[in-house]
Amino acid sequence: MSKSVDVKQETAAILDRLGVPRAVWTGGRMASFSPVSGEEIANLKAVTAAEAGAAIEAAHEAFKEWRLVPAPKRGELVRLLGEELRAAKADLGRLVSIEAGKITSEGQGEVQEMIDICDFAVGLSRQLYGLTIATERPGHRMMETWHPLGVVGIISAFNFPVAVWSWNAALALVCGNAIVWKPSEKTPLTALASQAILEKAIARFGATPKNLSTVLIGDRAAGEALVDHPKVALVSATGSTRMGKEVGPRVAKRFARSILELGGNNAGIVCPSADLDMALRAIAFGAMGTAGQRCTTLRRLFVHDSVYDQLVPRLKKAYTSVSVGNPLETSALVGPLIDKAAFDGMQKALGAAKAEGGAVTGGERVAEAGKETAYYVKPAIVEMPKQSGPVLEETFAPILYVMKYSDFDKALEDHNAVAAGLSSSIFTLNVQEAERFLAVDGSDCGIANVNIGTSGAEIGGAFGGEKETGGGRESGSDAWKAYMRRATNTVNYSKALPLAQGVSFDI
Ligand code: UN1
Repeated sequence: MSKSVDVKQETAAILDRLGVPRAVWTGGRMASFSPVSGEEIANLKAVTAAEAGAAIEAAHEAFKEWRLVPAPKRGELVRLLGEELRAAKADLGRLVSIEAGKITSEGQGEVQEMIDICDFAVGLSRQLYGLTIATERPGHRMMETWHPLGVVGIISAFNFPVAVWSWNAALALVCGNAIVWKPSEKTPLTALASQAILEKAIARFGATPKNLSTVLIGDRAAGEALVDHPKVALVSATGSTRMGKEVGPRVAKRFARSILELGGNNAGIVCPSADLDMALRAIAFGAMGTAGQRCTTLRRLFVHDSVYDQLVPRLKKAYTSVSVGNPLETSALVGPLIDKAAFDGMQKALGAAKAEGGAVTGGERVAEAGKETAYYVKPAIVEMPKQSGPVLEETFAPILYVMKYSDFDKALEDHNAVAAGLSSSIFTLNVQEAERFLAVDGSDCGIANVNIGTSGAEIGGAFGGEKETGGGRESGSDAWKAYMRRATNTVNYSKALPLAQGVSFDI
């Protein structure tokens, strides 16, 4: 028998332990809820637009000092952040489970993702290098230097309430920038906790400028301040395509930069030679993990007709038997949806799928005793006659649309025939199919995998996607370049002044 957890009490205990002052999350007018129980767990005070503006100005002052600190020293701060996160992992991971509804291993895994990016960023702090480039002029040297950029605004979503911040924060800090974070209104507490953890690292580091990192708890006005303020040099926004369609043009209008990481409608192709046991596990995690609420969640599956009858019944069995339940009290694999709107959106999509001829397994609400305002559902698997209606859109819930294919080229065409382009997978042991999927005319996504699922990317690679996913790249590889400005420097150490392109201009 599992013991019953008092969510509110546990939230308070964790926030106390992590050093988040009670005054910040009690007595305000912005209510915050736990999807685990549906109950209100905090009341926060929202910043006004004027307060947000002042915070950005203060961050800009911090940037002016921080950019002068040598990058490897800045790395030391991020190293300390990694240490503090290791120490706080159990608490912060638990708070992620409370606030976002993740199962225990995924809550802990999210904090591990933060630790991993800190490690990456520490190494990076000694590798922010540019090229030296051959020049056509004698006695000259041409090189590039990467300089800090300014204030980096971070807008994050509820589903990865802390890891996405850390991808941006760790990189931005080693790159010499100040950060201002507007977390999702659905997950303010994990943001306050992360800030408190960073403040511990800042205190240990010592000579850090004030206001190097700020959290703006608030609604739309706080986000708009980041988007429109002339002193925010880069806005890194994660969320819906609808949000990105507003943010992108507004940031561009003032010629600032944006990194957009928006919706995904990720698909997998299961080929005749696929290892079906492996595919089954990858599909199950990709489609049902995090209750279908990852931007990388597997949402569409194309299965070759020669293996369809072997794979799909097993998948349906996995959907029927998967454990759904309270992530704080049970070892269920599927936790709650974030709120009622997510549940309603799921039911609407399932209705639309049925109208298109889809055969639905699962999707019904799972009652949790005494938790009427929590939304637990059985993940849904829908066999579709073809890719149409809701299959073409991202519904942020655990729905997997399965379609049969016979022609690989047609499957690839359908795979790419959606608006988003984040993540993709192929399951095959045939090198021609695998390579074709990764080739120029293969998957059009920012992430294309072979024999692993669409979700659960490591931090070492650049993360992001094409088309309506927004085109931004965060996390590993050379994503850091978006957080810095590049100067091309040409130095003349000769006694002459030859002009490039053979131009003469003798005065
Ligand atoms: C997101 O859902 O916004 O690849 C990020 C993954 C995670 C990150 C997901 N590492 O699923």
